[in-house]
Amino acid sequence: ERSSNNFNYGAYHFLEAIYHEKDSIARDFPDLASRVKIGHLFENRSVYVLKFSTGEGRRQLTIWLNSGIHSQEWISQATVIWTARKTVSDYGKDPAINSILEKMDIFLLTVANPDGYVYTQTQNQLWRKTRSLNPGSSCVGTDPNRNWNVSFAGEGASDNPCSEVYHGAHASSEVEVKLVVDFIQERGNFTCFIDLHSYAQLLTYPCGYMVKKAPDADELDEVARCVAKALASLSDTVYQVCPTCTTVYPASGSSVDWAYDNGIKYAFTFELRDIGHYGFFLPANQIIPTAEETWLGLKTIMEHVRDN
Ligand code: ING
Ligand code: ZN
Repeated sequence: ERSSNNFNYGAYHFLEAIYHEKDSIARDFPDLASRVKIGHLFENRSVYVLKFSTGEGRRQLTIWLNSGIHSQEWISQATVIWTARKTVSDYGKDPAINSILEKMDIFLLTVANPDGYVYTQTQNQLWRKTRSLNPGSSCVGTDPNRNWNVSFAGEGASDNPCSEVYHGAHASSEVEVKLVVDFIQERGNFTCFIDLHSYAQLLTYPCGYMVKKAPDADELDEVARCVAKALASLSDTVYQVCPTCTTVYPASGSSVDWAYDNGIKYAFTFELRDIGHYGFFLPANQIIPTAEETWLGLKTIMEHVRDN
């Protein structure tokens, strides 16, 4: 058996290497981590989530951690596989993780847009969308963060298949989106949904599709400020905190707005490092520092969810 120690967390990897590491984590920690297949894709790749769960049966709370929905945001996929390893290696050592897992099951999707990710590794590093074909157009792909069934085809999305923010033929037309929607709805009981993007060093919460205050905006804002503080405690990385649409731009059909609209109150988007110096070409030597600080932020969210 290959030891998982071969995986270099300070490097970007091909899809197969990330999947292999995910399998190793599940194999090395069978009492804590397991692989759950949620379906397969247009290019026939399978989608697995890692599930972290302790004890018998399911916990009262459930969290979904999503990453790599936009394939060119490599720091997202790299951060979340590091996070998976961190979770298994700190379990039993860090009382915060133990108490979180006493109340919460964690589902972690390392590469939410695998076809896109393979394309960024082999053809065009800046590819953002899925790789599905668009009938009647030579342009490929849909923006998987405009494809969710919430204010679908509204502001900040395009009906042009050649656009980087093309919303797709209909809500959940992308199998990458549909699989997650079906899984979350079938299982139910999710209380927290976090999507990792890059770049901008922002922490945002709903809603994103219009300048409307979410009913829980005050609480989410308070949590987000604690998160930004915890994150900055490691190496002074400054994050801005805001509702999505006032900070970024209005964007309809996003994962976090869908989650929030479907009763998942703690819905956050991280825009990881940096603020544009390297942008999507963030050097690999920033992966571990980014993952480490983000971990402090994620733990802060999970502790809040645990206690509320
Ligand atoms: N940014 C996000 C995008 O999908 C966003 C911003 C977050 C919009 C949450 C809506 C909701 O455009 C990047 N970098 O992809
Ligand atoms: Zn993104």
